[in-house]
Amino acid sequence: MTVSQLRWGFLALLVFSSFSHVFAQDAQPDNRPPAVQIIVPDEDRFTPFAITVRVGQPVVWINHDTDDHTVVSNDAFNTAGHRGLNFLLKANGGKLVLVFKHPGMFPFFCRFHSVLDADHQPKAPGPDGGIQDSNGNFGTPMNGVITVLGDD
Ligand SMILES: [Cu+2]
Repeated sequence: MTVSQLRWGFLALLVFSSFSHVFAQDAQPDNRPPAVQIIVPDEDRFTPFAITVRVGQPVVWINHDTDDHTVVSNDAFNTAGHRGLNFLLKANGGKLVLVFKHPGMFPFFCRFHSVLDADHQPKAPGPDGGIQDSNGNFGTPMNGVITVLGDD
């Protein structure tokens, strides 16, 4: 190996190590756990229906449907914060990010495809707001729930 080859090898090593340093920073900007996604597929539901996150862990809703949907907190049972949430998730990529600051339960629903009954529980909206399937039914209420665990 010539001196010139050694120099090039050393340079390549320098370049590689500085890039790997950048990649390592990108992979873990801090110790925050990765975001958890709730997707609206091409139909009136949230999936997964139920998720569990930790305090400080971002939750991201993404609407992949061609219709608008909403994320509305069910405050009769909401113990995790973000009370009074009423967010429009626009069709074709609408997005919402929430971070919960304390433990609790966060039940939510879409007000276009779910209504609350007298006991504040989601039910399908029926002929006035629901989408009828081929069997004549108005489907299940569009809703979900997040469990937020404490830090330890
Ligand atoms: Cu909806």
